[in-house]
Amino acid sequence: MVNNQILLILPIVLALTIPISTMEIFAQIGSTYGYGLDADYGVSIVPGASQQNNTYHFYPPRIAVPTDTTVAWLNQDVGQPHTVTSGQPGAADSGSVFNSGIMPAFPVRSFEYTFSQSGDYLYYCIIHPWRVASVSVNDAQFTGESFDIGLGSGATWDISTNPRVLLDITPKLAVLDGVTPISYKVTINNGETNKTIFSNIFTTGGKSLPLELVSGEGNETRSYGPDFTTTGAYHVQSDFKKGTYSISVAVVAYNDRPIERPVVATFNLPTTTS
Ligand SMILES: [Cu+2]
Repeated sequence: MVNNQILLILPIVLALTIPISTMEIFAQIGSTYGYGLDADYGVSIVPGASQQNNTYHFYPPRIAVPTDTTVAWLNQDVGQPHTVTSGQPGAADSGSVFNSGIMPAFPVRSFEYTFSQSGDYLYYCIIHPWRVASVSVNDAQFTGESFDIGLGSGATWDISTNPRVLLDITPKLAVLDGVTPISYKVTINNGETNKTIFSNIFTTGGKSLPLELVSGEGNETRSYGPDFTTTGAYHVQSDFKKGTYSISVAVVAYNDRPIERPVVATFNLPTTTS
């Protein structure tokens, strides 16, 4: 009885969510489904993906992540089976890197893959092969005394090629046990004007902080996430431009106790538009 009600309600929730913006659906993967996944990043197989005229099959269609990122694809297209298959339709090596097989038509089935090798990975759905999506994997890293930061952007962020890039912020001085809450303060300054465009505190459950920079229209910088209720990437959307951004990170609380003198690491991320 309860299950039937959920199945009836889900399409209505999705239908109400779509017009707000695709971004909102993505941000609400967790809150809509209360779905706990142990991945770093969520890609949605969007409602309507089975239809050829749908703008997206996978959203976001192109991401750039550091090596060792685990991506989870969620089938949010209620009632439709899909696949997540590496390569291009018809290519001989199609499916040789990863292949989910048929993801059943029930709401929210997921497939995960960890990208341990740098490179550009195309993928598609065998059932609906008209939208090829991609994951760019980069092994560039900022290495400091207190933090290692994986740069999905590479050393320079080309905003035109990759409008969204994932950073993975790993503290060296805190124990990552997968449980104990760690709060990170992230501040982004525009290197040209020296103005702070963003400052916020993000908390993970004993994990590094996957934080995606999203180049978007509009003057207001905003953040959203995480992708899976309590785990997964957070996102910062801003009108990022060609120049340099200075990014400062610090662990400001551990196990919900504030750290008195947090160690701050700062690095520059140059940006370009091709
Ligand atoms: Cu499909």
